[in-house]
Amino acid sequence: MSKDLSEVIGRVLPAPENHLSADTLELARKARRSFMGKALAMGAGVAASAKAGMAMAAGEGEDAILKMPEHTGGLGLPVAMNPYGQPSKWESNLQRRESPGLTRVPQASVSFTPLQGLFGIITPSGLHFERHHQGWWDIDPSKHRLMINGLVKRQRVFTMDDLMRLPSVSRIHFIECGANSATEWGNVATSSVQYSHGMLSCSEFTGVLLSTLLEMCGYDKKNGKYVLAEGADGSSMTRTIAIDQAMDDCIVAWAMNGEMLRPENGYPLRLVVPGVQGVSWVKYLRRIEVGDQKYATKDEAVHYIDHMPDGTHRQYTGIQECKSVITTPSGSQTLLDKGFYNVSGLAWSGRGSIKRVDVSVDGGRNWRTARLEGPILPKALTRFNIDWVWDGKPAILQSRAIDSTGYVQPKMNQLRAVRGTRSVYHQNAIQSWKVSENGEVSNVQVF
Ligand SMILES: Nc1nc2c(c(=O)[nH]1)N[C@H]1C(S)=C(S)[C@@H](COP(=O)(O)O)O[C@H]1N2
Ligand SMILES: [Mo]
Repeated sequence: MSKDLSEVIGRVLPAPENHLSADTLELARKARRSFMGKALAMGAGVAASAKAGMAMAAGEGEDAILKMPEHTGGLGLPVAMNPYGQPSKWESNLQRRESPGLTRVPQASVSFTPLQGLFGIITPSGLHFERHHQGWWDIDPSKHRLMINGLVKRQRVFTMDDLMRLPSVSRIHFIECGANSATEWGNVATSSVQYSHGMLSCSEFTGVLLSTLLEMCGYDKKNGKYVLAEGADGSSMTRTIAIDQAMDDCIVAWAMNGEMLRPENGYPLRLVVPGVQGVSWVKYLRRIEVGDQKYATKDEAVHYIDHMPDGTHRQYTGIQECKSVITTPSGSQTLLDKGFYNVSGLAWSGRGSIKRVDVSVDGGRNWRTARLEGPILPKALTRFNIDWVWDGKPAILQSRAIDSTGYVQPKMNQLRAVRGTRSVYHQNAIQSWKVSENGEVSNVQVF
């Protein structure tokens, strides 16, 4: 940045459901209106209005710094008042949320991760999205068992203690529901990135590699072509996984982000299938069977299939292709004034790591390469950032990711040319956010 940031800095007003209480939101809007009024009265251009903004901020700032607030003089709260720490009360609007009316019952539903309010690549466990087909359970780990059977020399039943004695790995991976961004197959149904892309989270998972367990049980290397993973909830969640994938990087995980899994996310045991759609990450994992053919269970023969333009149904398309999205500024947020913004977002690929992310502010006519923030890990979210000075004119923000295989995230019309419009799953097109003159950001489709 060659510009003096102090002269051009702008502020993003978070989406209403994001950070702020209704009161704070109304205050911020009022401040913005009076600021815009002042800037207008001065007949100001970009620099002048930015200066007016800074002058006002400096006035406020002096007061806040010179008048000693109560908390500089009093005694603070004692330790261990919250034996398990909680976010600040000021952040209480940052929540995972259900999209109203999406499903008939809340036991077979989704709550979305508020991507617009998160930083870096790790999703806090309490904000990890939830997808249940038949409700969730808080299963007693002392009663939980994992069976390995089928084409193995030694069938085995493991307790949690048995599993947790084995050599473990800890790896950071994204999980994305195959139906993430499904609404965008239609014509812009969702207001914010939480609902358009929020069936996406990224965590550090700890557990034993599935390959370790399969080797221990002496799986049939000649005839064992697939494994079946089965969950212990009422959804009869069963998924086929090819043996190569099972032997590669799948984890039978008990921990997420340094602690035991949360019940909503499969406590005490879940399968982690890096790069593959969420449905294969079977929660409450109770059984792995080795077989010689695909199992064609309900959740892979009938559900989770792609409706192709020629009327056929594509099955077993589990890998989540390269995708990205700008999380700030994004739908439902408001830019409070012109000036400098750090445009920030996430990119990921089920086939490897992120090589490059390009960002456009003019609906895809011109592209600039964004900065990738480390760590850049395979099959994990990667954070990108890019400098942008908003001139106050309408703009369309897009990001386009390229992965280590050279695959380039498609435009919506490119994706539709191959996939048609009847699909639900695997929508990975470039997402567009429109910034209007009044600073409001909304979801638009650009073809
Ligand atoms: N046992 C079981 N496993 C399950 C599911 C389920 O309903 N039951 N839902 C699947 C789907 S569709 C997804 S997207 C992921 C969601 O994982 P999360 O709830 O931890 O986000 O879990 C998968 N594993
Ligand atoms: Mo899913």
